[in-house]
Amino acid sequence: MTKGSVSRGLIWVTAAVALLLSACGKDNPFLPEIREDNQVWIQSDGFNPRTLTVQAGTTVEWINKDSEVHLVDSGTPGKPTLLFTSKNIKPGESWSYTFNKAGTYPYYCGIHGRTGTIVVE
Ligand SMILES: [Cu+2]
Repeated sequence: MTKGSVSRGLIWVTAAVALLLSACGKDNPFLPEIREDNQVWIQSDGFNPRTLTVQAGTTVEWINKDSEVHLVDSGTPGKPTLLFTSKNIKPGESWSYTFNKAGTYPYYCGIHGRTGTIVVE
């Protein structure tokens, strides 16, 4: 093996490693996005997860991953508690609420009636 072919080989290895590293990056569109611990994703089949447990003082973020507008209203369909209401969360938008007191907080989408629960420990 000549000196030239060794350095050419090194260039290829370096390029391959750089490509692999960039493919592992956060902006890689081929990697599935991972839901964070304090997030609820609003999906076409409802709230994901349906029940989320957090520590007191946590800000929960609802992210609309669906193609329709949704709401996050405290209480249950027909029995709102009026503790919080999100107003319209459009596709791609998010809304947050901070839970400071321990308890079980049911909520629902005022448009579609789908339900979820936040358990605060
Ligand atoms: Cu909805």
